[in-house]
Amino acid sequence: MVKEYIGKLNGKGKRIGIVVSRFNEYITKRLLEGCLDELVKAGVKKKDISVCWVPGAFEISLAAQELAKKKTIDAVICLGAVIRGETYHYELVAQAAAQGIAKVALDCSKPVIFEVLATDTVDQANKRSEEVGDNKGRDAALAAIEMTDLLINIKK
Ligand code: INI
Repeated sequence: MVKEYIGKLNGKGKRIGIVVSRFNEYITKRLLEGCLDELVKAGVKKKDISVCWVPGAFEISLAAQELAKKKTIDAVICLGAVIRGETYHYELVAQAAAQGIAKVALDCSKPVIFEVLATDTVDQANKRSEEVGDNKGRDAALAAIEMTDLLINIKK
C-alpha cells in the first residue's frame, strides 16, 4: 500500500502572514485583495491573518523571514510586482526576491508562497491581478492553505 500525503483546501484554524510590497502598489493592492478574499472564502479567520507592508520586492524576504519565525504563523504569502522597463535593475530585484523567499521557506521549514509578479509590461501585470478574473493573489492564498495542510499531514 502506497502512503500518500495531500493538503486539502481547508483554511479552518490556519494562521497566515502576508508580506506585500508598496512598489507598484496599484498592482499589489489588487493581489492583496484577491488573496484576502480567497483566504476568508477557504475558511481562514480574519483575526488569523497578518498583513505586513514593505517598500519593494527586494525587502519582502526579510519581513517574510521574521513572520515565518513566529510560532503563531503557519505560512507566509509574498506579494509583489516587478516590472521590466521601470528600472535597469529589474533582474536583480526579481532574482533577489525569488531566492530570498525560497531560502526563508527552507530555513524556517514553513510554506512561504512566492507570488511576486515579474513581467515585461504593466499590461501583463494588470492581467495577472484582475479584480474579477485572473488574480495571482487568489492562487497564492490557495497554495498557502494547501501547503500548510500538507505539512500538518506529513508531520503527523
Ligand atoms: N521594487 C519592486 O517591488 N518592483 C519593481 O519593479 C522595482 N523596480 O523596478 O525597481 C522595485 N525596486 C525597489 C526595490 O524593491 C527596493 O525597494 C529598493 O531597491 C530599496 O532596497
